[in-house]
Amino acid sequence: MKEPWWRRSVVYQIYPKSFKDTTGNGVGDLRGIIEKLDYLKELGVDVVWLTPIYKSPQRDNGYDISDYFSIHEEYGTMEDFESLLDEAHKRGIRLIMDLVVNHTSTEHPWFQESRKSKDNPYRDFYIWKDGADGAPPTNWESKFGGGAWEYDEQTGQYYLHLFDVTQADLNWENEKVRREVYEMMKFWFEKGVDGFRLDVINLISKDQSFPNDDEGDGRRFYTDGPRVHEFMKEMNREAFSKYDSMTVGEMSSTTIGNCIKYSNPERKELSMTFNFHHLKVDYEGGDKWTLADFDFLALKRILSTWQEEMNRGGGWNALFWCNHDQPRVVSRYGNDGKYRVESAKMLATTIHMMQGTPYIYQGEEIGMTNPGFESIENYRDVESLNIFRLKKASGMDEKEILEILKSKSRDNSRTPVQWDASANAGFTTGTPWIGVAGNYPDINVEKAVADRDSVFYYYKKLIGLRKEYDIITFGDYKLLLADDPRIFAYTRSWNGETLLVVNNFYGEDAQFELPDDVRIDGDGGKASVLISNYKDQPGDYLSFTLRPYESVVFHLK
Ligand code: TEU
Repeated sequence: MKEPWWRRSVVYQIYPKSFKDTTGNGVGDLRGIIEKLDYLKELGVDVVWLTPIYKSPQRDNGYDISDYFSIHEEYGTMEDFESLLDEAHKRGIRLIMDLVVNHTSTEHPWFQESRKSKDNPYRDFYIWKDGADGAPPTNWESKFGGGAWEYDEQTGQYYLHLFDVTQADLNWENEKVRREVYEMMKFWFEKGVDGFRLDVINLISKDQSFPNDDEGDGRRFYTDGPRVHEFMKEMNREAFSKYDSMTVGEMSSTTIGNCIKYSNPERKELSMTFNFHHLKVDYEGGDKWTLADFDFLALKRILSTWQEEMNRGGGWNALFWCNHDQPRVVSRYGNDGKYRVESAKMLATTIHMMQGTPYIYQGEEIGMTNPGFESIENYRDVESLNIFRLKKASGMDEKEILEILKSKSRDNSRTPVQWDASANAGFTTGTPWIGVAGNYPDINVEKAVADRDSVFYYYKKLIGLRKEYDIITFGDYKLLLADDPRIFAYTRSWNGETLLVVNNFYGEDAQFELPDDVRIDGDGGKASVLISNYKDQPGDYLSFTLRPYESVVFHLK
């Protein structure tokens, strides 16, 4: 089989709302993305992923789509989109769209029809159920807090919404729904898009007996559900396989076994999968809305297990720390003060030397941090606002809730990209829809591009290495020093070559000793250094002291 192009690609995620505004209305737009394509070209990324730009009431920033065939007004027009696609392609950059087909906005005409009457032709496009003795049909919970069913007076039934109350779940059991979705995918492929990121795609198949969940929030009855692989195969057959495309599925609370199935090319489902287990190691008792240090040993264990088992099963990982739902990694697993630059580079090395397709979220390449919002007025995210309301109602102290949001809110990653030191970080000439982080005079693209030692050039180098060294794509992974409390070290081996990747995740020195049982064929301790985040480098890879957040990659052959 021909090696698919996306195996050596690096993807850059754009959240258009916060990327670059060209109209002065405070909201980023498609023209703003076109303006910055040369910057992305300079960084060296191969693919751009745009989060949803379709028509939407924007309750969840576009993850609530009301028309799959038109562009949200604030972002521009279909012509703008076509020229963006064209301009990206001219620069050798591919473009993938974000598709949300687990649910639509309740403003979507399908839902508007569906809610009218029980015998409306669109009734079965969504999941409607009778209540159980005056209560909702099941006790399932919404991922954004509260119950997952909403009562609709018009017909006296409840509809399911796993996310916001304005995001009604589509009924994938209905063949008509599936056909509409595949036709819509083809519409975008025909325009020339290179693939899709599929939002929470592993939630589309629900257990049709709709049981109560006595032990949890209901997720086990729809996560990687009964018919999901059948649907993915059908989607592939009807849409993806007809184009030279890449597809990445966002998998909520999934398992390795399922991700192998989704992404092993022989099964013809998707190209690769995102999973979130490595981003839940700072959840106390599995609850996101808590404050806890990250569990470093668990982080190593989880990432390593996914590396090894996906490889063994022929699956393919999407590698990432950041996206529009996650706090900034440098504020989370790194250090956003004294060692911001060192730790941003170290974190980048850790995943860019792994097997899979790396994703960079806008601003990550300059080491953007959480903004440290102090007041609830600063927040825009529907999930954050819901949680604030629910926690307050349950009696939690407002200060405490704000502390949690400051570290956990999705808005941490949604502040405008910091382009330069001018007003609003050069993002807009108007009032930005969400506040700009206060550190923009120091942390911005203009400064990063002018400084050869910046996080930006480090990312550029990592991207370049992936193109140059096949071992980064193909090498077998092995974790070293699993119990070391500060060092995350691993090897990649392939074709008689070895990469030795050594990272210090802490602000104190750490002593590295190559374990005796690791046999590395090399020249007795000397090796070339592919990349590192300090100016001078250890001369010997067998034993050396790592400085705060130091990261070194040795190449032996
Ligand atoms: O997110 C899916 C998801 O379950 C989580 O990432 C969730 O957003 C959150 O972090 C729970 O605490 C996807 C999109 O990426 C997200 O932006 C949307 O809000 C969501 O689906 C609904 O479409």
